Amino acid sequence: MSSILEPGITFINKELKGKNIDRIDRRLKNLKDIFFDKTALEKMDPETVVYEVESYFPVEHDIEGGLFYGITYIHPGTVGNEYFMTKGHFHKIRNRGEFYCTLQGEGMLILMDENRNTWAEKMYPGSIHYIKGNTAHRTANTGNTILSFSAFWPSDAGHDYATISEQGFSKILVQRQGKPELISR
Ligand code: PAN
Ligand code: ZN
Repeated sequence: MSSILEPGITFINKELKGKNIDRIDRRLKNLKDIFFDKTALEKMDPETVVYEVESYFPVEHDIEGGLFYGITYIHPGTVGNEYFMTKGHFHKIRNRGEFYCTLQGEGMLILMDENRNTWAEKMYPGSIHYIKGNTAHRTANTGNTILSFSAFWPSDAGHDYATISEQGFSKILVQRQGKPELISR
């Protein structure tokens, strides 16, 4: 996996170089709640890495006025016919928005408002997505290569994962005849 957050490669602000970088991975064992086909999930290796995130936190969490930056890398794959995807979340402070910019690969950004209306936007290299406040967001890799995108969000936004892990999105993104289709659950 190539990283554009490696210290020394891209940071212009020398005093921040290599600091406050957090790297995480999410494996199937961490994502049991989100995939629809539990039978398919049980047959897969729980250690399979679904996605990785490198985030850059130049200020403290939950402090108003700063910005955070992260790059997400989603591996190609499916659980049953559902594409590998992120957990998805609302921001804890609901009205905080975010930008996503696709770097490589193909995918879909799945969005859901607080009335549970769900829709999706196609992601391709160079596509820029403004995620309005009060909108849950999740990304899925619909291609055969890594999907990567950068994200920029306010430092006080926070993440509410519980609502999605308990209630899910109202639609799921599945592969049908080789193509992505957003269907009601
Ligand atoms: C992104 C996401 C990242 C991973 O940086 O946090 O893509 O997705 P989950 O957080 O849903 O696991 C973002 O939206 N930050 O706010
Ligand atoms: Zn977010």
